[in-house]
Amino acid sequence: PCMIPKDHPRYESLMMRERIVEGYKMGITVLQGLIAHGRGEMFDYVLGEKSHDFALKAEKVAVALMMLSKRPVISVNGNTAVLVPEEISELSKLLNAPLEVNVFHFSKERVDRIKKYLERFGAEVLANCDAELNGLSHGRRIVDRRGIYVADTVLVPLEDGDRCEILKKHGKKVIAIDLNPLSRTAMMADVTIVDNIVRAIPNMIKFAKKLRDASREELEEIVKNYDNRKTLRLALETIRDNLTKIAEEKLRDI
Ligand code: PTJ
Repeated sequence: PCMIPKDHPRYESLMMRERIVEGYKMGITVLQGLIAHGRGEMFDYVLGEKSHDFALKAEKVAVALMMLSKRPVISVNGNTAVLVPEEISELSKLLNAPLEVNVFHFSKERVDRIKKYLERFGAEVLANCDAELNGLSHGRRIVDRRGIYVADTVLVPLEDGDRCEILKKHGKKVIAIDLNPLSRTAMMADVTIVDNIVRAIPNMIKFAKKLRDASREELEEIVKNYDNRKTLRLALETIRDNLTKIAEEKLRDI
């Protein structure tokens, strides 16, 4: 139903909006997800809408960490489900990490809708809602006994803040995908991928394929000495430098 011409200079970005809007009509994304997407768009814009070296590095470390983990799980919310359903299912299979539907705005009906939607792409999707994480009062406390509840590493795209802290308190390693390097989640995660999820997941698929036959030692070497604070600093410096460049160069030409 979307009438965006392919040659539109903002085609990719507008198509993402369409997906989120369609997701809302299907009862998968929530209205708040539209607002969250807008914030993400803004950070992507000032980052130059590309996967920078600091993001690629974090993506590689994230994949190695998932491969080293005993029970890795990929958490999926409404926005993630409509933006990258196929890709996240492929990554799930490559990493042997089940998907688990875990949403901030909880209803059992919505969780089941997201599960059904994702299952069309062939991954294992946990959504039993039969366990609770202590310390959280909102919907995200409700988890699956076989998934996040017992996971040692959780990949949490487009996170909302305090859950990261609780997951860490429960002794889990947290990998976040968040375009906002200033968010609480970004600051608190063990590995923060400051990249758009539509680029991050395909990049992670590539790394997962490359590292498929890597030894434990090789994987440990990738994870060792990773410094998340450095990633966040580079992301902020990249935004600063981009804005300086735009102020100096682009404005001269208009
Ligand atoms: O589906 P639910 O019920 O779990 O609700 C999902 C939302 C996204 C509404 C909920 O998790 C939420 O309120 O999130 P926040 O606090 O708005 O945080 C979302 C973060 O994701 C923000 O920091 C955005 O910058 C970032 N973000 C948005 N779109 C993208 C993104 N990061 C990467 N890629 C994106 N496409």
